[in-house]
Amino acid sequence: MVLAIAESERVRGTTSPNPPVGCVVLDEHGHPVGFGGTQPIGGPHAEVMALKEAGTRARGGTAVVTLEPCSHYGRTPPCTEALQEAGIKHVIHAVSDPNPRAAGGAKRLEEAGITVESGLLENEVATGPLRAWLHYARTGRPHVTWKYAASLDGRIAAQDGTSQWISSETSRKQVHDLRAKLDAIIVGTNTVKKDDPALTARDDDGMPLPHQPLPVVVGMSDLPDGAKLQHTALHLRTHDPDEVLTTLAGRGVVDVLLEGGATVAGAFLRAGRIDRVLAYIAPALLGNGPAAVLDAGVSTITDAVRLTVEDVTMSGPDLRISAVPQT
Ligand code: AOF
Ligand code: ZN
Repeated sequence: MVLAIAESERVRGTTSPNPPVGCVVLDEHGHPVGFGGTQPIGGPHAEVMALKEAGTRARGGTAVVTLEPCSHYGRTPPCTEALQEAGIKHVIHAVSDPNPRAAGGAKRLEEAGITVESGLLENEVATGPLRAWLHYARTGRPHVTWKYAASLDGRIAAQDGTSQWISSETSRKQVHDLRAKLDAIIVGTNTVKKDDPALTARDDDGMPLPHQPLPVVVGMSDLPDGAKLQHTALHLRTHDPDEVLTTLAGRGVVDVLLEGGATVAGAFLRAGRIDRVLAYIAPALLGNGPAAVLDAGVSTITDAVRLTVEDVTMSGPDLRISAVPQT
């Protein structure tokens, strides 16, 4: 399953609105003989890719897959049939498919005499590669991660507005790798005016990574002439997070990164549309300067948006905190 998760990570960002699933086929002796990840929309599912590589070695073997194999004729035929035809005897999956159209694969396989085991590394998969898609399948809305970099005293720029670079090179590189695995990045018009971001995912040499997220700008005002995003971004003239998310869902966007600024972050927080907070906290103090979020709808301490910390790691000299709102 660890190998299947790696396969799903490899295709993350390229499969939406389908889930990035990973699959490893083991031969009858338990040796891995086929690896696969979901192909872009309309293409084969992970199981079909892994079975293709395994060929006849799949006979009598096991398929390990991050999501319950589908049992439906969608854009592609059911994976349950492909597994049966290949002579697979055991299926192990992490997460059950919540999509009513595709679900029921486990039952179908058992009826065909294949043993099925579910729940292996379920939590790792459900909070990792399939997190955004599971949220989207449940709510119909894209999953939103709000990412920001701030000083230890919670400021995203100095008093004079200078902000490059609060966080370390290690953290900035991590953000580029994250961007390359997402469907869309949202910023507000203010951020475009102040920072003129390109919102591309680039490697260490500044070269664009193969997969680029859709850049999205929200806000009423026009983008400045000559802004890097002027001709590349989808500009949504609204302040309503739900309008933004509905439009993006209609374009097949499942996994979104909200990168600022403080006003847009506040609007999404007030609307309860931030599903995860990813904070890079640099060990620096600024004393003055703007905060990461403005007007989150909190006026008294009992209104605080309380989060549960999922993970804390060091990113170079910075702290990287991943937290989810308490429900
Ligand atoms: C799998 N393996 O790799 C994926 C699955 O329209 P289709 O035919 O592409 O089917 C999409 C649905 O199939 C999707 O909503 C989800 O329930 C499941 N995705 N299933 O067995 C895969 N990506
Ligand atoms: Zn399938």
